[in-house]
Amino acid sequence: MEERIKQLQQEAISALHQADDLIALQDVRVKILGKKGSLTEVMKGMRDLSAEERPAIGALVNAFKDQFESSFIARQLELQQRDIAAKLASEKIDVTLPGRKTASGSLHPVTLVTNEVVEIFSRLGFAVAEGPEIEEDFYNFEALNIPKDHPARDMQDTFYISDDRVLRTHTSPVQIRTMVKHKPPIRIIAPGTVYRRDSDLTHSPMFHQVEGFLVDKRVTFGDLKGVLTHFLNEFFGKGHNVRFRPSFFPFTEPSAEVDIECVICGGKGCRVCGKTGWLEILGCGMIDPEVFKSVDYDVDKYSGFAFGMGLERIAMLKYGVNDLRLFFDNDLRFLKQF
Ligand code: 2NL
Repeated sequence: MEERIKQLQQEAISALHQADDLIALQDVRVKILGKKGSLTEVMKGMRDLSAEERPAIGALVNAFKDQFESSFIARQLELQQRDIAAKLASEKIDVTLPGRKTASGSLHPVTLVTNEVVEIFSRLGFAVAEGPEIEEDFYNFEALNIPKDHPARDMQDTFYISDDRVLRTHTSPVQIRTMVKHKPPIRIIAPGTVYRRDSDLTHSPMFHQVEGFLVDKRVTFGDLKGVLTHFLNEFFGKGHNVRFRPSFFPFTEPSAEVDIECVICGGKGCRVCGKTGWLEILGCGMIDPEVFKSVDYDVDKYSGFAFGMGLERIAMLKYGVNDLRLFFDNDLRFLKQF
């Protein structure tokens, strides 16, 4: 009996050490101390012992039980700590590793010049206005003193949606809408997408324009010259001569075209300025009284000036881009440079 207990004890302790996870360890406990466990069997067998044998064997069994319990708890702790250590190691984050960079895009050159034009005029007190790209005949043509038989209305220039709806050919209708809604004084800048039936090396059917206008009492051509000269100095940098040439638009009288001394060659003459030394930048003029009449403004009380320019054109001059189509190809090798 004594031998058998000692052997069981050795087997039980070594089984505890061999158990490699908490479930296996629990199994060992059941095999030893469970209802049909080996130690339970031994204790049942003690009934058959004589009174002399019982105390010695009883002490042996108790010692077995005590050792098993404390060995069990020790092994359980060991396995638990091993599991926690493994979990900590696998979830470790190295906070000193460099982060992953997010790829960031850049703004389109036409957006960049639009923003810059808007900023320059904002500093002069102009507010930004926007309007629909599908426009009514009245706002796009009629109110701007462009009568039904005017060449600018020709099917070759305008995309018609229906008899009296067009894709706007300029952003002037935004300004007409503003005048219909608000009384002077008004200072507005209207950037936006416009459409014309024109497509070749230097024309795109969809392009961008910014127009501006100012209406108040006693506005003069001198105000127009001052504001536009200031704008050109801000946009292209100071030191380029500016000139105003007489011109014609149906919606302004008098009208002018504004040239700046070539920003590429400084006026000597090059391919960009066609050897003239001058670049045509914008059109402008004093708002025609006919336009004021169509928005119910008192022509004896108010006067104003207006101007318009192509944004692709000034982007080409500012960034030295020699082909209009680059703006619409969406080639990342081009766009990444801005
Ligand atoms: C150009 C010339 C111009 C205007 C636009 C305008 C608008 C109203 C009344 C009168 Cl509501 N005029 N706009 C005036 C003169 C010239 O644009 O070369 N654009 C690209």
